[in-house]
Amino acid sequence: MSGRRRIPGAMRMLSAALAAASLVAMAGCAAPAPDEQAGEPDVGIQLFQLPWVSIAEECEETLGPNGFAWVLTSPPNEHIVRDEWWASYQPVSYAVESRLGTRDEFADMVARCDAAGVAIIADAVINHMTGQDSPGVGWAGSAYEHYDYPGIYGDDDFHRCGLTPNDDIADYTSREQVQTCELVNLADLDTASDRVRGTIGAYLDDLLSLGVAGFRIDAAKHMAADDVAAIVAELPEGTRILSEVIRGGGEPVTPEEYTGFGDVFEFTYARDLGPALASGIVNDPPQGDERPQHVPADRAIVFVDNHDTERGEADVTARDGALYVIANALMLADDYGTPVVYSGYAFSDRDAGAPADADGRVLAASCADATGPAASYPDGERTCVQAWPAIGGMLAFRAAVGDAPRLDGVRADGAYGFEREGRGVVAVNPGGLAATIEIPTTMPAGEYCDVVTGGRDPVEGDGCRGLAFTVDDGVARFALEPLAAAAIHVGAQS
Ligand code: LM2
Ligand code: CA
Repeated sequence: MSGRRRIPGAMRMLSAALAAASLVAMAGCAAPAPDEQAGEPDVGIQLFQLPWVSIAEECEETLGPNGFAWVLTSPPNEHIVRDEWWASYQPVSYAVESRLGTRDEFADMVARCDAAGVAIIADAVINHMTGQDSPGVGWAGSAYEHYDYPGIYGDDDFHRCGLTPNDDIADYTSREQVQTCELVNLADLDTASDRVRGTIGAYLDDLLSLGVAGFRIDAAKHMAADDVAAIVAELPEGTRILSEVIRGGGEPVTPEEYTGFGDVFEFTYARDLGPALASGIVNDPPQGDERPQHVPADRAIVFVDNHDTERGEADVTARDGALYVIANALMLADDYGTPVVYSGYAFSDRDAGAPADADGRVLAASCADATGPAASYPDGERTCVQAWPAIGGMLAFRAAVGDAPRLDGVRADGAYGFEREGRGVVAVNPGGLAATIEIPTTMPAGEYCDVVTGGRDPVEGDGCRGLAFTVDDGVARFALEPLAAAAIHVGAQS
């Protein structure tokens, strides 16, 4: 079946910048030649509740230039009509018509992003339909009832688990409940049935015909892995599958069951990283595939937070500003998994939808001129994480280090850092006091531009826009302010 696939991307300004850096390097310093540069990194960005017209613009203005390979969108299908963001997670039909845009807008987005070298991964809500007990009419005008979606699904197409009084999942230690009862009253599709599988498959095929590269499988844990595998097996070879399987202690359904046909979101990664940063103590992870409670590195999608965890369990979110930059820097510098950066909007009510017009259409928003992190974001304002200079810098770092091994970390003064052998060094200071840390490295001696604070100046060509740090005598030395991250790589000497 479809193994893990690198989404093809176009040449970017990033590569141009790296090539330019190398040209300068050839004139005197010991940086690698362009052909030694690793390719574009496989890094995604979740653009939560952002309309298709805006994602198209982001691809051109921020994502392509910063080197993102793909976007994870919110669900594109017809949904219930409500103001909360989670209306998107209650499908009424598989018409590609939603408060985020029309079918034509979706298709146009895919084409424009493709042209910018950015692939689209759509969030596929296929475990369930609505959780509404009374009849209603969906966003695109389709009438529905809880267990009746005319022309799509009828009563026979749903599980009624009969294991709990209201058919809701009550006990996560029961595999049968988790997979055949209802997740918060959401009508649970009988994904074991060929008819249901065929209907879901036709929806996914339709999105593929519009050019998407793959899917996030929403609530995958709530479908038997065999059911998801059977649906995926009918899709074209190379379709990218990212299964959302929230790892739960003591639960029988594990992410590992879903690695046979695609990647899975590894929640343990964020659960380790967040508290470590919040407490100011970062340690080396056990190396490579030996990390306990982690799927193998080549199957893992890693993240600092997502739309659910920023409203729940996440210890570090965009609200934390500098600490969030540190978290993302460590994730993007790491050699474990495929990272997906998260970009949403500020809220104080966890249910609050993105700013919308009077009809409920989510308003367009642009991050083209954004920087960040800001000290605070008023409710509804987009965080624009994809445009933060530090994030773009860390994508360049990831491109430059390629698959160079991650070496043992160093801790000093409350700071922590590690080398990607011979290619780059990252250092972070999650504490409240300035810190100095020295990290052994085989990088050539010289002065390097810190990519977190701006990297090499593309106009001047021989200077840094932000800080610079030196490598001397086999040691990279970082003097760090409180709550700072820094990263240097062989493609950005000053
Ligand atoms: C997911 N992954 O497995 C999504 O990432 C998550 O955001 C979804 O929950 C969930 N699974 C279902 O797709 C969200 C939201 C819930 C919301 C549901 C359905 O976090 O709060 O539930 O979407 O819209 C809401 C109400 C809940 C109610 C339910 C059904 O909060 O109280 O249950 O709708 O009407 C009676
Ligand atoms: Ca289910």
